[in-house]
Amino acid sequence: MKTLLKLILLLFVLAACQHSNQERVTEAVTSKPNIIIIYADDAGYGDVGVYGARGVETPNIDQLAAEGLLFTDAHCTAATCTPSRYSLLTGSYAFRHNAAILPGDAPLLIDPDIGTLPKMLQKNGYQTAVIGKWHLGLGRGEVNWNEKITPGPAEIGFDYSFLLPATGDRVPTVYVENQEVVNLDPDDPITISYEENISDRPTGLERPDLLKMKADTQHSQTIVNGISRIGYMKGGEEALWKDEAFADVLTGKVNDFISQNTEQPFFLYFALHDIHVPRVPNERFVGKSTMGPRGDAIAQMDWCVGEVMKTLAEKGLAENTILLFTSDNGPVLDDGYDDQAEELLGDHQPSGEFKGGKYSAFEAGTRVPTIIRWPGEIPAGERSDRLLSQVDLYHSFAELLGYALNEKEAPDSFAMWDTWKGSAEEERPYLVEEAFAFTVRKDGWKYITPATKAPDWLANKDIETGMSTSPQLYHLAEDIQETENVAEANSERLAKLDSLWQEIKAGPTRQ
Ligand code: NG6
Ligand code: CA
Repeated sequence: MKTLLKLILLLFVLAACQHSNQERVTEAVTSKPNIIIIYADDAGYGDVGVYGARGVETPNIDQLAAEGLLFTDAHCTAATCTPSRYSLLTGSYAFRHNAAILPGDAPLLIDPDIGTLPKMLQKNGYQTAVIGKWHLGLGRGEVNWNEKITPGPAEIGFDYSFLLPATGDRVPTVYVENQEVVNLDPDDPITISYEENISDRPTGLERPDLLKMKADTQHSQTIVNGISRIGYMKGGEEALWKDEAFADVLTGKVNDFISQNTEQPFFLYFALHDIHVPRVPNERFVGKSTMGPRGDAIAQMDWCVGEVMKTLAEKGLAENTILLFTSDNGPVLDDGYDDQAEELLGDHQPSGEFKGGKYSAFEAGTRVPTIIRWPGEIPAGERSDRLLSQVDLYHSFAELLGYALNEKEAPDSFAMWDTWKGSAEEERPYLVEEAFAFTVRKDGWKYITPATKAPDWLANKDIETGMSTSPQLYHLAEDIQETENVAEANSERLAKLDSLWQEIKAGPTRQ
């Protein structure tokens, strides 16, 4: 009898628990969704399995595509990192602010007084974090790496930050967590210079025998962890990162952040190091591809995406989280280190069917893998060929949240949420792509503005920059490979596109 009573009681308790769980889930789903942007570095259109990669598998990203919407014509705003990140976070074209690839000692590029995507989300009750590669400058110039480093992510809207300050190939080669270098020993202060060798560590030029990989001249300065970098760095021995640990360290921070924010909406900007140079994935991924370090880094990138998906599922957050995977610019093989990316490529096509890649005004400079998942809200396993730009994410998320932008916010960002979620056919009326030349795409045509000169370091590389001193016009609708410049035969169309470009350049484009 006693046992029966206990059993009945237990059943009651279980039923009550289930009820409250159900209530929680319904509540969570109807409240503001979490937003995660996983921003790969230099991952090209063809570098993901579901986009046609060969020689490497990306089961997690493929799974994301099976559960979400995959875009075939979505673009970052620039063919290099800093300008793309600037636009993503500010909803403004980077050329308005002369944003270009930054050295590791550059001051904060984003003016703390302007609107940013994370600030807008903070206003809407979100906890915000950036974890991973920053490359948007820190401090006000002449940063003292041994003190609190401000302004930085905190001043532009991130509650939490854990950064690789610039890039993996630039000093300082230390993590910065919430304004402070991690593991810094005050008795071993850090100095860096991009001008002169202030370091007592050897350089790549002096001691090539110490290197894991040979490097070009720009990447042959201070050696840290067997890899020569751009720039010189002294001190900070305890704080130095191990490149092989990036994926584990960053996903560890990501998992912590998600786990600490299960009860309120959060925005996470997870900026992967992969697959940027130097490519030194963890030993778990070495040999996972047939392409050497570049392919193995793709496998590691995929693992990072899988970790996020796993954590979301474990915490019961997958349903109420918008998860966007994309990249900051197109692919590059040789970007300064000899990691055999070219030799071992096989039949893999990093740019997919498109021309160009990182640094290029041709399509693959900015047309990047882009997948968005929001279970129940965004169709699963579908594709969209709509033209979209990352500069629109700011306004599109504002639209989703019913937040009206003020006059000065996100000056070039269009409200395209219905297209991002796959419920509308409307696309961007035109697209601006920024490389060392600019391009304007409209109605199936693409205009590449005349440009004078690529930087010297780029001119020496075998890269199709798409630059020419004459204007170029391609009929993309019929010539997706950008093979024939038809500018001369279509002077009227060219003139129209040029006047549109002049208008865009002159001022904010948001209606
Ligand atoms: C270039 C570097 C390249 C890479 C790039 C930035 C040289 C020769 N090349 O200047 O290796 O660091 O900057 O890449 O120095 S990005 O993805 O952050 O834009
Ligand atoms: Ca990049």
